Amino acid sequence: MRDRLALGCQLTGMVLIMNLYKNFVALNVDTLAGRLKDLAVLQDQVGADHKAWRVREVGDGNLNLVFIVQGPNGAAVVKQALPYVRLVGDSWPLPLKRSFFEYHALTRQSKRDFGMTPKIFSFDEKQAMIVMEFLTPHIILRKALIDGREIPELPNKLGCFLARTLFRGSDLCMDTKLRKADLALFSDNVALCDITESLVFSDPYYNSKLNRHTSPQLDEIVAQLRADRDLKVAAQRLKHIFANMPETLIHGDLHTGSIMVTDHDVRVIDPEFAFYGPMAFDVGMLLANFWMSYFSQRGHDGATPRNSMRSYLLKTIVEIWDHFRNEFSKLWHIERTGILYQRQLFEDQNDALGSAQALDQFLHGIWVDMLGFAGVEIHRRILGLAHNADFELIADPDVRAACETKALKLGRHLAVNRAQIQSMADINALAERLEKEIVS
Ligand code: SR1
Ligand code: MG
Repeated sequence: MRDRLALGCQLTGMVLIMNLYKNFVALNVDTLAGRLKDLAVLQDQVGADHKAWRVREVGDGNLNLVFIVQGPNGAAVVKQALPYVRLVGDSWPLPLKRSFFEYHALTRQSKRDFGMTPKIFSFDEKQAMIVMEFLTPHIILRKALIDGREIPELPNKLGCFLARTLFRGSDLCMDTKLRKADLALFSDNVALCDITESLVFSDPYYNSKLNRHTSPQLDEIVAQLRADRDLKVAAQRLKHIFANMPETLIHGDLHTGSIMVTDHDVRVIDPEFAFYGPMAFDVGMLLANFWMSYFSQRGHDGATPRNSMRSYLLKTIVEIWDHFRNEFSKLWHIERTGILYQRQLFEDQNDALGSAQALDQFLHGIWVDMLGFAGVEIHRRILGLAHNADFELIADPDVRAACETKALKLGRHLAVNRAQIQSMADINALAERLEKEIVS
């Protein structure tokens, strides 16, 4: 009986979703202006005469369409989800509802750390389409790092973004009724969680069909990692935490391709993977991408080796973590208004030491899990389906494999030994030793 009821509810849900998206049609460069010509916000940004609009499709991510619309008044971005994974094709269907989660995550992140996300002009749920600010002259952070550009603002902006969004979306701060309602809202982002659960935590560690790696150069280390029992257990423990720790609203895909920069500005984009998960996931994924950038620099060395870029990247990792800790601690003291670690138990009883002890313990938990998440993120970008340009753009497969091997070793250390790792200085010292190793 209960099974039939559950099936009934599931079918009703599917019918509602099919109805919601029944008029969905993907945009293209030829149809966009005609279809969106009456959208007031777009007219405001771009110009009233849609015949003067120029439209380019620039999506280089794995999932969506991204258009830049330019006209006499200025420009805007139109982002539309597709009902499948763009990277793979229509053999891998993916719910359009991810656009709804992206929109709701952006509105929350913008309140929690104002100015760090693009401005949103409109959201059309039925067309899974968000119209947002065209960020210029911003470029994707990953590209800036591949080009060897040092961006001074990163540590402060990213450390604070992590602390503010993660703290303010949790039961440390939010009204718990609102948080639980939000938890329910985002709990339907199942398909995107499933991508992470498979692609990050499982596929890299067995011979999954979707995997690929630089072969034959990496074959030996890949076989070793897939036979590494401690590593597999660590990855599954991390998956357990990811799937079962709805601590706060996380971005869910916070890599250097989800950040846009100029020399003076930093913006976080693309939170379609948002859901209530562990704080440490966003922190770990972000830092992992800086470590990967570090190991990839050798493949982008020009006539002058990129020593200063390498030092900059390690310093940036240390500083992001420091800014995150400092900002999180500040919020702990002034915005701890939620149901967790209430002031009544500590400060109000003159027990500031108790509050400090709880904060230390909380941050230590994030530290340990963050290192593990960083380790598996590194592995999946080298062994799984979704690689990153930092390594992919290294044309010589021997050089690429050497860079990747070093990153894989650091990833293994982070995932397996995370509870014993004492400091960023220790990790970066290991990274420097690995970087200098000759890989044959
Ligand atoms: C099938 S999607 C592959 C990857 O692209 C996204 O950016 C996420 O990182 C995801 O894991
Ligand atoms: Mg993305």
